[in-house]
Amino acid sequence: MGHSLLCMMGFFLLSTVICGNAEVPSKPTVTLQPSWTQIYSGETVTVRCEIQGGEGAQWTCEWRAAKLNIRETSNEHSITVTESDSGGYSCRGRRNSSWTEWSDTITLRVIAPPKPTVTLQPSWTQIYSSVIYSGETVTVRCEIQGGEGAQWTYEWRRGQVNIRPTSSEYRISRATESDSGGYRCRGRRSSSWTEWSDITTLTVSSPPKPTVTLQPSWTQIYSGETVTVRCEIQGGERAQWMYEWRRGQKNIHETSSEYTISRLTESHGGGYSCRGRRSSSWTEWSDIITLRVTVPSKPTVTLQPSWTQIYSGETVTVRCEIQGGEGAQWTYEWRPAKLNTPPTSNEYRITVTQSDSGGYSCRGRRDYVLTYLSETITLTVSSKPKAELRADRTAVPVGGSVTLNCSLTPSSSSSSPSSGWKYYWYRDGKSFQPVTNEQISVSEGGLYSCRGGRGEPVYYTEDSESVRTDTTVSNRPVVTLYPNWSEIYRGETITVRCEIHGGDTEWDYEWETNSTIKAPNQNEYRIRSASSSNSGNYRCKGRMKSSQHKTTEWSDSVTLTVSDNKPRPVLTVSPSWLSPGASVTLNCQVEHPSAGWSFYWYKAVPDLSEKSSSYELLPDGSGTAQDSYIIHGQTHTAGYVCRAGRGDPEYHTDHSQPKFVWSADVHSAASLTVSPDRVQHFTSDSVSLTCEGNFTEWRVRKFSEDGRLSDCRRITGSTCSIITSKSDTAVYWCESGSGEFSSAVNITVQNDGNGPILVSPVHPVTEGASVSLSCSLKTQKYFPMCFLSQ
Ligand SMILES: *[C@@H]1O[C@H](CO)[C@@H](O)[C@H](O)[C@H]1NC(C)=O
Ligand SMILES: *[C@@H]1O[C@H](CO)[C@@H](O)[C@H](O)[C@H]1NC(C)=O
Ligand SMILES: *[C@@H]1O[C@H](CO)[C@@H](O)[C@H](O)[C@H]1NC(C)=O
Ligand SMILES: *[C@@H]1O[C@H](CO)[C@@H](O)[C@H](O)[C@H]1NC(C)=O
Ligand SMILES: *[C@@H]1O[C@H](CO)[C@@H](O)[C@H](O)[C@H]1NC(C)=O
Ligand SMILES: CC(=O)N[C@H]1CO[C@H](CO)[C@@H](O)[C@@H]1O
Repeated sequence: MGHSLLCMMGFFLLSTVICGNAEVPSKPTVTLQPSWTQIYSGETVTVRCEIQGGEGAQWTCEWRAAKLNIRETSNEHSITVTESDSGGYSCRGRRNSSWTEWSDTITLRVIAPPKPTVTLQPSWTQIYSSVIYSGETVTVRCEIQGGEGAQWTYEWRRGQVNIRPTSSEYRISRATESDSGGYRCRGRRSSSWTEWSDITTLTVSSPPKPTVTLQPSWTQIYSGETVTVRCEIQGGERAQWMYEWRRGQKNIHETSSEYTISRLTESHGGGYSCRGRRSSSWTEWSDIITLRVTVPSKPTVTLQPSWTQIYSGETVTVRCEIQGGEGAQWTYEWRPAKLNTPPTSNEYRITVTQSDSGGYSCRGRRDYVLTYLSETITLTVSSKPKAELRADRTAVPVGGSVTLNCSLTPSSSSSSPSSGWKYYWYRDGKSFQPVTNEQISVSEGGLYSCRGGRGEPVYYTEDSESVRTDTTVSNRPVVTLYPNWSEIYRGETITVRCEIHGGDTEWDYEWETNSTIKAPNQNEYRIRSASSSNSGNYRCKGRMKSSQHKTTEWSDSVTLTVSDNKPRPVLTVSPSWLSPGASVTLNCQVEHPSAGWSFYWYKAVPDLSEKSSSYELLPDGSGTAQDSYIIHGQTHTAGYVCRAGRGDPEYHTDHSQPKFVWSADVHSAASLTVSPDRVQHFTSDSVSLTCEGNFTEWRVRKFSEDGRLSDCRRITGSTCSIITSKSDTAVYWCESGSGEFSSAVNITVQNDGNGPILVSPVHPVTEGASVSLSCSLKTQKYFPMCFLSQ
């Protein structure tokens, strides 16, 4: 790769060696200026060709070099190098036409200038974090790899600000937060700068505050247990800390971050704190953690009063007592927590409500000592009790007494003396009796009440209801009914009266009855129109107007029975068939006969338009005291009715059913003919009954064997047609529109279909007249059997 160039006549400013007129050509040497083996690109290097003994001679130089572009013919030249200038350099000189030998090759090495790095001392900052605490010392150092031996100058920056030192190290003693920042540096050698180093950040912070922890961390630690106290510095884990400990204001000989206390005693209780030191700087003191040692003394809770049952509104004292702890300055801690509002005390006086029910317990606290928690005592608060007064009877018997018993509800044990109750008694609103037990005897009538009380000040229950107790006087009341009928009918008027005999005392009256309608409290209860609602047992008593707690006993009960049925008397007429000259007797019967009834007697007058009868009072038939009535000289068929009445205003029964007396006498204004004319008939015979007389309207009446009265239903004009059946056996007669009765006939219908009937005329036969009688069977219409003549 030799590359030959001609050295032209030198005109360089160089002094020592010149290519010139040397007589003895010798081997040249190549020198580099500066002579450092490592040259950084950008530096300037002078390359010189020296020919020993050739001074003065006019030499031309030829160069062999790394780069082709050295076209110099002078014996020396300067290059601002780049890495491509690295390589071997050699030269030779020429004078006239003769050349020297080639010099030895000298090697130039050009490398890029190294990048410095910033390091921190002490080294922990380097490894874990570049955090140091204010007050500590740190050295910031600029290191240029491979740049040793060279004469460097340094330039520093923190952030964008140039800082003073020009040396490779920057020592910060007693760092402050203002020393925090990103540090970088660069080096200069001759005229060339390295690049800037990467930024190393230094953080100066105040040292962290340690915390003290207890292990186990339970708030309650018992004496004899083991506990570990530990000092923790956040973020300072790897640093070399020293520790200092305190309990209260006293230093503890302990320098490690944690230590264990076994077999705790009360004296270990206290407020623990610690701090840490690294090199010369201290952290602040930690907060204080309190170790309380619970010692086995155990308080007791007492309730005053100690009644098991406490009522809303009573005052109760709860007290915490620490056995053997007298004299010490305890503070108290209570459950329920609502008692713990400061200042807490060992004793509370509570006027309780039901919400204060529950368990109570306490413990004591003194310095760093806690006692065990007491046993829980249960307070049960019930609602305010009410007194209840009971009397064994409502009236004080003559010469006797009444027992009053005051009990409390709710209460399970109000009678046990330990419950503390006393009983307060009142008559007519006034206290009349010293405080006693639950039961007293009184012999005086009055309005009594009671209540319970206990405690100091006295806590009273609600008052009882009042109970009236009367003194009985010997007068006896009697209930009477006016009128004194046993059975009363709806609508009747009756008076229930309470009568008290003896003395001229004035009375108020009280009634007791189980009737639906109650009697007013007056001596006389007049019922104007009775109904079954007035039925019941009635009794009464009197209360003296002058002394309201003196009463008679109750009268005997009197039963008033009011029937809602209207009574209907039953009339009997005797005889049924008239016989000449005999009188007719009517008899009227009321269901519950009593003295009070009088009787009314009527004759029935046919009234065809009404399909019934109207009634006409019989002579002297009004209000007879007798229940029978006699009619003389009656010759015609007639109907009768009766009813009864009593009281004032008079109460009337219904009319009785009509009853009849029949005449067989055909010589009357009206008569009845029967066709066929015979008394007995077969079943299913056609029989017609015809009314005869000077009348236009008729009805045919039938009075059956069973006592039923009916009218013929199939009547045309004055003729009633019947197809006989057994029920047609009856007495028949006619009644005219103007009130005439005909004679009456018997008709019988044969019961046994196969038997014969007697054929005889329906009307009586006149004495001395002849009559034919025959027997007939149903199949055989007329079959003469016998003949009779009178
Ligand atoms: C009073 O009444 C209560 C409740 O009925 C009863 O338990 C108590 O035995 C009575 N006292 C006496 C002394 O009769
Ligand atoms: C009804 O009172 C009278 C006196 O007025 C009396 O003679 C009769 O015995 C009393 N009858 C009844 C049932 O009380
Ligand atoms: C009234 O009481 C009596 C006796 O207990 C009873 O026989 C009667 O039926 C009662 N009357 C009414 C209306 O309750
Ligand atoms: C109807 O029969 C009764 C008895 O059965 C008798 O007393 C009465 O005299 C008879 N009347 C006539 C009109 O035959
Ligand atoms: C029927 O009655 C009318 C009027 O009452 C009378 O004029 C007439 O004479 C009577 N006839 C007989 C037959 O009795
Ligand atoms: C050594 C040598 O030959 N030198 C000669 C070079 O040329 C000059 C003139 O051109 C001579 O004078 C030298 O003697």
